[in-house]
Amino acid sequence: MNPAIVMYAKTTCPYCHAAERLLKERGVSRIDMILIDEQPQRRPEMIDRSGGRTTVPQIFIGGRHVGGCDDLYELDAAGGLAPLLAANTEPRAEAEASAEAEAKPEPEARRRNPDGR
Ligand SMILES: N[C@@H](CCC(=O)N[C@@H](CS)C(=O)NCC(=O)O)C(=O)O
Repeated sequence: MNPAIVMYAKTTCPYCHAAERLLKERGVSRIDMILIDEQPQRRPEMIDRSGGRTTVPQIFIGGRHVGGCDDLYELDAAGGLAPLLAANTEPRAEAEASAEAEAKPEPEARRRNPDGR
């Protein structure tokens, strides 16, 4: 089965990291990363699937070519990313999301003594 989100990327590419960060901020927990610096044999496949684009990242959501990092941010700003993700990815479990939001404060007894003792 094809994963819902595929990103052709390079390990050291800042645009790829920015795109990954935005997707994670929007609740994506799984991205199938194809690192073309480690697997250069997959670069022609990326170019073919993205209609001739040669830069990374190239992002696909649910099989649809979204484009590069700028395209992803533009789609998000236009309000188009959330519905596309909702239609193509499993939302994170409610429990997982609320557990993150309510990080428990450290118990009083375990806090460092302000005198350093
Ligand atoms: N505007 C593009 C810029 C992407 C870009 O310039 N990526 C660089 C890597 S950080 C690239 O692919 N350079 C050519 C190459 O590495 O072959 C985007 O938003 O995705």
